[in-house]
Amino acid sequence: MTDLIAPYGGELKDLRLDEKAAAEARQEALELPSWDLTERQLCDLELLAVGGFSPLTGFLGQADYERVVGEMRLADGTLWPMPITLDVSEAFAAERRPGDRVALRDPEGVLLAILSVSDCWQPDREAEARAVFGTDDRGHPGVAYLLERSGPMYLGGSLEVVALPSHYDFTHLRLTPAELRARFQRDGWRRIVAFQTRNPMHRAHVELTFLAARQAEANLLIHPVVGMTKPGDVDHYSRVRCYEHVIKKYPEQTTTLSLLPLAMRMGGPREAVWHAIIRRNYGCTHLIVGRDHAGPGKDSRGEEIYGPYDAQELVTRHADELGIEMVPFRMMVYVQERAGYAPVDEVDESRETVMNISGTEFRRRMREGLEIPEWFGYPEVVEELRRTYPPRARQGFTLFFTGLSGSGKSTMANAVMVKLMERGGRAVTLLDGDVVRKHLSSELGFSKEHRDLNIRRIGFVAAEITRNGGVAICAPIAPYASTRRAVRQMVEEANGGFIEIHVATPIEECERRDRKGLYAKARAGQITGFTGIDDPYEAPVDPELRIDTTDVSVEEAAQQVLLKIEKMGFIDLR
Ligand code: PPS
Repeated sequence: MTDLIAPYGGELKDLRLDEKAAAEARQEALELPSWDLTERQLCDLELLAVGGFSPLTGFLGQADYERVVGEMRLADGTLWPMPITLDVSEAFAAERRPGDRVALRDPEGVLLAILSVSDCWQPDREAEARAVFGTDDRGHPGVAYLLERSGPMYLGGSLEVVALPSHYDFTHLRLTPAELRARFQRDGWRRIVAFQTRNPMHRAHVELTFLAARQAEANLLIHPVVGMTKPGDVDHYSRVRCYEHVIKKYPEQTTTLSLLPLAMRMGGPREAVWHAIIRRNYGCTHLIVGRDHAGPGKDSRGEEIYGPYDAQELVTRHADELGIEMVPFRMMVYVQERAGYAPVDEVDESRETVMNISGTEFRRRMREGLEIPEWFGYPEVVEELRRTYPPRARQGFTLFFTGLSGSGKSTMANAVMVKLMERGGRAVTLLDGDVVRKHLSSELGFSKEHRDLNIRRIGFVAAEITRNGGVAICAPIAPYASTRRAVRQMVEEANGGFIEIHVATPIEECERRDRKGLYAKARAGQITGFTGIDDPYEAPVDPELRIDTTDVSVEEAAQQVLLKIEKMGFIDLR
């Protein structure tokens, strides 16, 4: 382990062991208990290892943690706004004592580091949420992660890093703090303004960064986060392809692009202070802090969690200690008469026409394949995003039929499949209840647990089909609302549509049909736990479509489904 003193940004911690020490650590780790790092812990470990989180030398111990949560300071008084903690399960923590050494591994089991445990404690996570994020509302993604996903116990201690988490994407753009500092020095850059982003960049961002660089008389570092950002954000692969287009818009030799493997917490003001310290470590002299920096959006009551300029205020309050200057920015808007961008507070809206496209409006236009004006986005960037988010007519989707046995799910699903195949142009897969039970779930029975597992497997396959632009048609009973909700979420996260069709044929009619003779057997007690007889069916409250097949022909029912999909924009019948 070495401490580098670099000309930019002060002392830089480097927690990586040299080759010999790393070999010894690998040997030692064979005998140590192992903890498999979560996605977020992997990001934190990487930034700790390379000094992005200097002066930290490991996961926070209890004294540091408590002061960071309460006062934004480490126990020795150094400004540090964000608790960087190793959260683990109760069972794992129960076996750990101060002085223990723990092997930290990636999800494949590769050894990344050894933690020397200094503390093991149970944090009050609700209190942490209120202090760090200013709220315990689970609509805040940082709070939701802390209260619903992170482990209940924390381990603190110093790290000896054997290997960095491996990345195979955009490796030429992943510069460490030492590498970026060296590059700045090589190129004679003495003032560097960093731009933090988790979104694709459009013209407004480029104009803003131009102005900021000019104002600070500095070169520019585009430093997007590629670790974890807000759930629902554009994936980093698409974004980096966009940044590679955007970087060409800047005058040569003035601007560079590097990726930051940070796991954001969406912590607004505190996060802005943290971002400033991180950018100082990466050798920057300035950081742009714009409107609603690292903002989490609205809480579960629909209210803004932070004020739009709270982040700027908190950074200003700590300006003396940060070792990096803030370049504050108001929102940039397009001014029609000037045919250019300006900060909103420099425009007189009574005389000039201000134009802007909100994120929501931009997504709507993308979804519906509508035009994006050139004053808003660069055509290359829009094109790149259209590849990731094709208009609905080219997106994959899942048709999820749910209903009692004998309600007509499979018949309708088959008819719709054939109609879609007849039209052509889309790969269609039928995941019928019986077929799935034969090929995917042959070992499962009909307990709640088994039914849920069966449906989740269907959801997983349907989401993959949807992600790849195909059509998945599912037709299980799927009697539980919460499981159907989980499937909807999986599919929607795969950038596609989810259309729930409740086949609402009443049980009397299903039993009258009794094609497989199962109702008779259930009545006779030869089958138990039969849906609708002695097992529950929770009818969907708000499905996209509800059809009772008692008096409707198969053709008519299939037609209703096709019209619904067309109305939603997923197919074009004309
Ligand atoms: S579930 O609840 O969604 O997992 O059920 P699914 O995979 O769709 O399987 C339903 C088919 O299995 C037959 N079957 C039963 N259904 C309900 N309850 C019990 N106990 C049961 N035992 C066997 C039945 O033929 C169902 O087929 P469909 O096509 O729905 O008639």
